[in-house]
Amino acid sequence: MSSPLEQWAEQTARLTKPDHVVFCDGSEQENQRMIEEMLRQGHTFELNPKTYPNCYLHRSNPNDVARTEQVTFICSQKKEDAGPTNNWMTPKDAREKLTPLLDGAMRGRTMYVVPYMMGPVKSPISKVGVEITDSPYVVASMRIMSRMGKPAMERLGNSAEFVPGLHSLLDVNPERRYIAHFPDEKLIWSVGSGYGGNALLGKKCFALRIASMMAREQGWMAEHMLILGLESPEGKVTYMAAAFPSACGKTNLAMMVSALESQGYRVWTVGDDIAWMKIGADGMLRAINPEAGFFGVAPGTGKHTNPNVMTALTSNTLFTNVGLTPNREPWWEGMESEAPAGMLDWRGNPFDPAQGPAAQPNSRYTVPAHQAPCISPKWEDPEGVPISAFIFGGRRARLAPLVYQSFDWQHGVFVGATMASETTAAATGKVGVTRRDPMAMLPFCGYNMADYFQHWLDMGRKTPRAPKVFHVNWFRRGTDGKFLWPGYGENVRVLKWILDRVEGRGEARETPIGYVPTRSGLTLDGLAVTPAAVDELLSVHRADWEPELDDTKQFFGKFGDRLPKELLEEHSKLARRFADAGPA
Ligand code: OXD
Ligand code: MN
Repeated sequence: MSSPLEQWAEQTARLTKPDHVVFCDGSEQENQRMIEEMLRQGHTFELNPKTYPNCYLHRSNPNDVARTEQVTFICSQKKEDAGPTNNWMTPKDAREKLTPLLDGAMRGRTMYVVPYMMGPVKSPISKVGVEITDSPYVVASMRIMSRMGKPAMERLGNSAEFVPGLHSLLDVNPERRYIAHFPDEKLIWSVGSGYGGNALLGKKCFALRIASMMAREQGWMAEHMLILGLESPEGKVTYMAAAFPSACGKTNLAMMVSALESQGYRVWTVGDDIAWMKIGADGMLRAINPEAGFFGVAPGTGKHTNPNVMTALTSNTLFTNVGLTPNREPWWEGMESEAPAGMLDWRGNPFDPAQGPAAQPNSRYTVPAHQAPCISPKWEDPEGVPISAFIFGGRRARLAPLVYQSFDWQHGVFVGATMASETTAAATGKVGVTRRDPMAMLPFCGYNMADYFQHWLDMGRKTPRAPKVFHVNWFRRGTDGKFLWPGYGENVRVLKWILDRVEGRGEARETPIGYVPTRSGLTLDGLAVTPAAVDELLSVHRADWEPELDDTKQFFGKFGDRLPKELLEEHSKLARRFADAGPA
């Protein structure tokens, strides 16, 4: 009798008709074969073995450089179960559309069967997935991003407890690109793209969309959150998980070099993108990072913005769509070195700044997490780390103060549900277009977001020692349009206030939106920010919040009757607190 995995692999091979089938074990020898195949295919190049040992540059099809939300589907039986924020197809329609595309799709290719584990090997929170793919780049990337091969097979045995994900590049044609998630079967089908978020199925597809469905059914949480530990001068580490929409510096925050290191405050990285959390025996939410690597955006990453990752990615790293120097080293904008003469851009053409950047703006590095000097000694703790604070954030030019704390859990859920970021218009100093992105899960929640909000409310009730909830905004601008806060390593000052609040200290004043630090509540010594700028960073203007109240009301309206009444209640309470506070 063959195992459920073998049966699924056989059935998939009958459909996709590969020339060869390889069951991957995750070994070094196998990885070398994968790299040889990538080099042979001609889109992957070895980097300088002296300065970047075991590093490679992969160039993707220029039509395939980012996640494609418009062709990402939740295939539930009923449209209402996918909700107003997801694209929807019936499972039957999805199968009818994708089966003919997959029929014979792997002819002339090798079908790789990739068992992988999301989460530390011995953790009860971890789960097994199996990805079938025809891309050796995907196999090599999955080996960095997950615990691939042997540990997964040992956990799986002959059981059917794995999330299957079928991936084929097809002909990398945007017209035939679909990322489909089947909630009933906890199954993923992804075709037509080799890009990380679409093709490394353990990440966004499983660890967020499918896992969010499982988490709701089983009473835990799968969130788009970094996890960090803040060490205090006494050596105690307090763990925090934070959700930010894309392009808000999540990886940099997770890996920050603390500006208060001389005072004994240090940041340890547990994860930079995803948190799976279960209620522990101690009544706290215990979080694991389901991933084993960082899949970070290269441009803007440099010695000042993220020195830890810069140290990590000089070996065993797979770069995608960055520039290539004549010395065969990777290069991107924001690396804080001069663009060397004679460079090739991400497409492999001689670099000409007039034709665009050297590195594609969404170019990436894929690096093993353990290579980061800041990796937490607890990052693979099977129990997970206990989370004391949730931090939500967005890019707001005016509205949100540097940091505030919600009044309680329910208010915290409202703060997360109304999270938003302004589009790049904000970069010009104007208030940009606001995109609502609740809990930074808008593209990743695998079911109706109204039910997701309800799940959050329920988790707060069920968790005896639920995290305190905060909101931060590193991106507030002064009347001159310039950023008021220096960000990066200085953000530790905000984390320190959060830690103080968690421990029942931390000076704050009560405002209509929550508790905001007083100027003296923040540790600002040695920081070149004027008292007036700090006051502006900590101010709450009613005139800014009135349109925000209208906008959030409108956003909530999308969910109709399914929206938990608690969120409308919080909305009215916020409006009432502003009214009671009088003109400001
Ligand atoms: C990511 C994303 O790549 O959120 O992590 O888009
Ligand atoms: Mn992400």
